[in-house]
Amino acid sequence: MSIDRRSLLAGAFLPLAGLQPRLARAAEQAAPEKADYTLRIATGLVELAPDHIVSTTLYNGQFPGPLLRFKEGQRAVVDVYNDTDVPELVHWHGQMIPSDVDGAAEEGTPYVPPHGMRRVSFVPRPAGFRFYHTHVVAGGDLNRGTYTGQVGPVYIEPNGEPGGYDREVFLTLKEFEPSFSRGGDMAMDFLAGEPISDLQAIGKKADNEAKEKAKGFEVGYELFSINGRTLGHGEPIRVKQGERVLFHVLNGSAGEIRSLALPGHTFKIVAFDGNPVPTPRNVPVLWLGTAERISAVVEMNHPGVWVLGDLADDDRKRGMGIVVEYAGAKGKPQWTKPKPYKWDYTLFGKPGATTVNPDETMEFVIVKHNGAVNGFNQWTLNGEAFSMETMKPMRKVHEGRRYRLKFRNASDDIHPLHLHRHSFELARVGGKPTAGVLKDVVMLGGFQEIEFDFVADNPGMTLFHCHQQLHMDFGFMALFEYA
Ligand SMILES: [Cu+2]
Repeated sequence: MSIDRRSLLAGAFLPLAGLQPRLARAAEQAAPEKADYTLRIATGLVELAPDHIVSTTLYNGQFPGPLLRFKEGQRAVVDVYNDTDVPELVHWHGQMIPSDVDGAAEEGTPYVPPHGMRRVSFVPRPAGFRFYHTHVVAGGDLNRGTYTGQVGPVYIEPNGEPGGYDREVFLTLKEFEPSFSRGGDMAMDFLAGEPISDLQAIGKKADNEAKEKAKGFEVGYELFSINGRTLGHGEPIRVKQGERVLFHVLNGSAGEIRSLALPGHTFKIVAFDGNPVPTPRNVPVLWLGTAERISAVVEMNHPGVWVLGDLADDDRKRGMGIVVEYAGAKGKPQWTKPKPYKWDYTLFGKPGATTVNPDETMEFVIVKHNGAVNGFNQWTLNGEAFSMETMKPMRKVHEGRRYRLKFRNASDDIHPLHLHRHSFELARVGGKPTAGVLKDVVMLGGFQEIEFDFVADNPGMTLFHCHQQLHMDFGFMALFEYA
């Protein structure tokens, strides 16, 4: 079904009453003719391997969704068609765009109605590696939200392209065939920093108060993939000796933490979440929380056929890897496990620098309530679980002010914290002060604290949440409202 601009303006196909002015405004901003890109949301098949074909919701019938390239500051128009029976939302993760196109219902973005369409128009910014994904609540439905295949990479080209590499390769890491389980086997001990005893005490108290002492559901997966193929079933990355390959790696998971290593090679990290780091460094392993991105250059100086894969043996054997093959090299792809490596964001900051003093600090204590909602864990920030019914903003912010958010994690889980429509600057991680690292998602370790700053420079409703779908759907969200 297609609808033209006039019918949009006339208010046809409105998903919900009361959203007409916003929808009309989005349509007015759009060029009347052809969109730069069209995304079609529909059920389709992903051939992860010849004997592993999965059915899920996709963008344009493919996984990952098409790589969308935008030019920084040059208005773009995207037509989103929803061929499914349920309302959908496309979130433009990591971009500083208005609330009505950002793609979060909590911020007031209208849904793309079932079997309808919505044209969105925005000025892409900032430059760098971003992505797009669905932003609907999944709750207990593993056929919805980021459990599906609705993920795709975005690259916003800067005005001047930085050099230092010969070729770019985009990698989207993603799990398929989710199911509920009790207890997980996620890596927990790789983050720098030590647990804080008073946070452990708060966590223990909450465990003791839990109505149901058993821990709530977790989500596990059958199949793992890079760029929609299990290890050994896609085209290898073919390289030449001496080539410098810039990898843009996206963790497109609904809730998993991922790692990557390439035996005999190091990664020179040049950007986190698309933002250049002040101190690029060589590391043996990449760690990415849900929705995090890393851009890293690998100098191909160790000929052979290698597995670029996840450190978790089980996940790698179920597909989380891709073969890197040097020209002229033959044989079975080789894997060797790297030595343990502590992941420390502060190594990439400005040496010896601290952040500017904020105008205001907001502190939040994160608590897990075991099995509190129908067998699911509930999450609270300062005692409050976000309500999808009231969608009440938690705090007011004033334009132009610099806010420090301090999160204290009284749970053993790692949380990939995400702020919409703004970047933030890391101020303190794992007890270490830092400056200059700009991100939009950051992992907070179990029983640890983190501090980061954002400047309220993009008026409009702004959503904060844990990027673990299971956590955000069960309370771990907050809205910031501009005064
Ligand atoms: Cu979380």
